[in-house]
Amino acid sequence: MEPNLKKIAAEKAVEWVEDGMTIGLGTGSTAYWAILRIAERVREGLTVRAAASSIRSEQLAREHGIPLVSLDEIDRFDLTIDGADEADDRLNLIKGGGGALLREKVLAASSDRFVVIVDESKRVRTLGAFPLPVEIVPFGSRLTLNALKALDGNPAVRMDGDRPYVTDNGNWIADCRFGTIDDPEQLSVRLNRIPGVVENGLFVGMTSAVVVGTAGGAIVLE
Ligand code: ABF
Repeated sequence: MEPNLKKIAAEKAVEWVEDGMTIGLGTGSTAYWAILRIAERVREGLTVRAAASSIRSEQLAREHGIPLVSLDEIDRFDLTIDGADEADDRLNLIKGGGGALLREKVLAASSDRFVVIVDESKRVRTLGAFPLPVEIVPFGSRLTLNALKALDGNPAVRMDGDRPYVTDNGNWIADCRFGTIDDPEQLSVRLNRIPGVVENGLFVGMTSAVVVGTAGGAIVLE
């Protein structure tokens, strides 16, 4: 049977969870395995408190008995574990394929350690093959999309059936195809200068470690 590379990466990262920690829970099918492993350790006696980066991760954590607290009670996370759509050799990321990039970036930015868990398919030399998710406010979206076009972003509003996908924050996602992104920091700054842009899926200089699940075990990149 094929090894579950996402589970291998997730369970390695969860080894770094210690008693008394405040943990940020990510979103996606890789973060799913981290949430399940944390819940298993909680059942074995681990004492942690956690907050999630999406409603669906919050529901999963609650169903499996991880003690959850409101973000209003948290000043810092000791450790946040989350997935990614792409990770380059400098540990810069594209995230947001799951539509949760804004909440994910809020948690990552307030974490002493931000650990990203991926299978090998997410590792790239340069970011950009995966369309860059950009969260935009619905108000004036045509104007915001024009501004993204002016940056050669080729934006497409992510759809949920015949209506725009709506994020947990009531916003829309514009999936942008910039091609190879040679300077993710500069692009991130340019994107966030657009008034209708709330946040973008480039995570630059935020990652403490990337754990890659491989058939031979977990590889830690720092
Ligand atoms: C989430 O993890 C998103 O930022 C990203 O799109 C997703 C990757 O999903 P998966 O782990 O299912 O490949 O944090």
